[in-house]
Amino acid sequence: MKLDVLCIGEPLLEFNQIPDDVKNTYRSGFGGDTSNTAIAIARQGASSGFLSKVGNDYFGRQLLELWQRENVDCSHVAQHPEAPTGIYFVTHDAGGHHFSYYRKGSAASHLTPEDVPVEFLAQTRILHLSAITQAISTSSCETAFAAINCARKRGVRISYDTNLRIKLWSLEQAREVIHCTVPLCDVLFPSLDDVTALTGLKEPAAITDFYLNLGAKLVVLKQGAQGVLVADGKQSKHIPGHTVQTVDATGAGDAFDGAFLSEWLRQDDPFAAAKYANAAASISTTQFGAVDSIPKRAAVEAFLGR
Ligand code: KDG
Repeated sequence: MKLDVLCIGEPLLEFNQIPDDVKNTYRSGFGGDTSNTAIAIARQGASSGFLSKVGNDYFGRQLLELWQRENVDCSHVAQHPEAPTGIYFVTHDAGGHHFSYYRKGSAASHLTPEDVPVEFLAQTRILHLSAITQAISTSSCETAFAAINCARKRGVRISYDTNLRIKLWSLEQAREVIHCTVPLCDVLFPSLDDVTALTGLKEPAAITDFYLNLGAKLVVLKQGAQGVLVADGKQSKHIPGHTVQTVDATGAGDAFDGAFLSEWLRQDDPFAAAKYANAAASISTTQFGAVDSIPKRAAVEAFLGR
């Protein structure tokens, strides 16, 4: 049976600051945008897999256990003999959440095009990756393009999140690589903040037009609490967001991607998928951490009153 979605990227150990804690304590958990998405897909009941490298260390083993617990196929996650598993810290202030990375030379940054599992990928319905997958190293960027080319030749759809992280590369590099990737995408997940930084555009319809003209087949523009604008070149619809008690938006976009992809595969309707994904992402912001906060299908259905 075909795997629904194969995700490629870097998983990370997460330390998430507990706000207003006098001892400045951090909760440990896991993150890494495409790993978060793979878990979100599995929690909605679709099948997902992950392609990456972790360190041959305690945290690498913990991540492998996490994917096994979450029913994410990790048969294509290798343990690098020397390079460590990457780490990030999440701190919170009035401006929201902020990331600090300790990931240079990490195991995942050693991904190479030879790591792409051609036969496994051919048996997959969607390949999902992000600009973070491309930003962490030159060889990981080459791996991303090799996987995209391999997938396209075999009729596997491409899903791509612009996840712009200026701490990992320059804005110019990011713009060049992201805008070379967009024409290869079947579904593109930009966020309003990313696109404004990349293009200067602020008006949602102008942004979806820009990316449709660049060659993306379906654009799902994430606007946080304002919801999403979904455009496929024939129709364009704004799907409103939800007002919830947000405590931490870390990973909300990844939860959105995973929920969208699983629902899109189920219903073949991007507008219905966006409605479902909006709910999943909103729920995820009501708890701390990138992974612990990802809801399962039952919670999303209940939130939608179904
Ligand atoms: O979207 C949340 C991710 O950004 C977070 O889990 C860490 O992958 C991460 C990154 O590189 O920022």
